[in-house]
Amino acid sequence: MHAWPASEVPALPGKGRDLRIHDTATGGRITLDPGPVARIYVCGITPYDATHMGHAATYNAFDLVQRVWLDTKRQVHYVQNVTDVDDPLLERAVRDGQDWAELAERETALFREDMTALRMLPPRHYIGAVEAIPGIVPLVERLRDAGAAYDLDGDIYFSVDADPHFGEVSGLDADAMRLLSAERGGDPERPGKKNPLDPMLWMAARPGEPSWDGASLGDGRPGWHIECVAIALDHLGMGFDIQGGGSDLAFPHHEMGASHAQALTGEHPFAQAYVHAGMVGLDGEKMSKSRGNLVFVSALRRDGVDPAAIRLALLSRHYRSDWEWTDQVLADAVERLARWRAAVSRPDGPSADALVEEVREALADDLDSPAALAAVDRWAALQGAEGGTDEGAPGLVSRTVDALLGVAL
Ligand code: 5CA
Ligand code: ZN
Repeated sequence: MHAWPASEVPALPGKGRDLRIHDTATGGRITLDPGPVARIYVCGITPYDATHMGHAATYNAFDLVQRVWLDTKRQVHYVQNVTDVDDPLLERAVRDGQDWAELAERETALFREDMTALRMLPPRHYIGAVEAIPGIVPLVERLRDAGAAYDLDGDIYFSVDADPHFGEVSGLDADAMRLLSAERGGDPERPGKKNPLDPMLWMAARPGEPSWDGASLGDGRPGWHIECVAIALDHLGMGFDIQGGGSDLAFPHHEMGASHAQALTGEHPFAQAYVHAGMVGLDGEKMSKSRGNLVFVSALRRDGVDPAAIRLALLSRHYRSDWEWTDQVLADAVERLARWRAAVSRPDGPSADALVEEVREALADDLDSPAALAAVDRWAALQGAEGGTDEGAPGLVSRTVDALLGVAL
C-alpha cells in the first residue's frame, strides 16, 4: 500500500538526546540504543470507521519517537500495518450492506488524509493484511511443522506453551489473560483447544466470508497477531527497537505477537521495548468504534478546526495517561496556537537556545510533551512581556516546534 506524504523535518542546531522510554515488559524506563537506523513497528488501524482522537493520540506518541530519533541524526525505519481484513471490519460491512474491501479502502484513504493534516510522519512501509497473506502462510506452516501450532476442525491455533517467554510482555496472570482474551478477539471458551488462551493463526474459510489460498493450510484468512508478526519480521527483523500501540494492545495482541515470533525464530526478544499509549475517553468511557462514542479528526477538520490545534490538544496530555477528550482541551489548544503564532510572528525575541534543549530533554524523558509545551509557553510569555533582541529566535522556535512536535506555526 502507499502511505502518505511526509512533511519536512527541519534540522536543529546541535544534537538531540537518546530516548528513555517506558517499556511495558520490564515495567520501567529503559534507554534505547538503536543503531544508526532505528526500527519501529506501530500497529495500524482496522479501517471500518474514521480516525478518532484515540487513534490520533496513539499515532502522535509514536510520531514523537521518530522525531526524537531524527533529531539524534539517526534514520528511522518505520513500519505500520492496516488490518484490512478481520472480524470487526467484515461485521460492519455486513451491517451496512457494503463491500468490505471498499469500506477498508475508503477508511484507509481517510486515515491517510487525517495523518497528513496532522503532520504525522509516514511509515516507510505501509502494509495491508491482505497483501501480507503470501508471507503469512509459510510462517503458519512452519509453526505447525515445528509443533508450535495445531489444527482444530480446520482452523490452526498457536500453542502459547511453545514460547518459554509467553506472558513477559504484559506480565498478567492467567485469569486476567483469560478475561482480556475473551474481550479482545480471542475464543478462550472454544472446546478442544490445548490452552484456552491459544490464539488463531489461520481461520478456515467460512461461508460468505472472503478467503485466500493457504497452500497446505487450506483456504482461509489470517489471524490478527500473525499479521503484524509477518509484516514486522519481513521489514524489520527480530530485535527491533519499539513495538508500539495503544495500551489495549499489550494483551493479547503484543503478547501473542512476541510469542509467535520467538517460537518461529528461537530468538528473544521480538522487540527491545513494548510501548503503549493510554486510552482516550469521551464522557467517562474509552473512545471506541464498537461503543460509538467518537470524536473524529475528519469531523473537526470539516468544522474548520486547524489541524495544528488538534495536534497541540493531543500533545497537551502525556501519552501514557488515560485522558478525556473535551471541548475545553481543544479550546485550550486553539488559544495556545494563537499565542505561539503571535509570539513567533515578531522579527526578534528572547534567545531560544535554552528552549531547544528544554524541548529536547522533555521529549527524551519518556515523551513528556506537556513539559515541552510548558517550555514553549514560557518563551512565548517572555516574548509577550519583554520581547528581546535575538533576530534568530522566533525562527528557531518555529523550527523547534515543527521538528520536535510536528506543529507548523
Ligand atoms: N488493527 C489493529 C492493530 S494491528 C487495531 O487495534 N486497530 S484499531 O483501529 O482498533 O486501533 C488502532 C490503534 O489505535 C491501536 O494502536 C489502538 O491501541 C489505538 N486506539 C484505539 N482506541 C484508542 C483510544 N480510545 N485511545 C487511544 N488509542 C486507541
Ligand atoms: Zn498489530
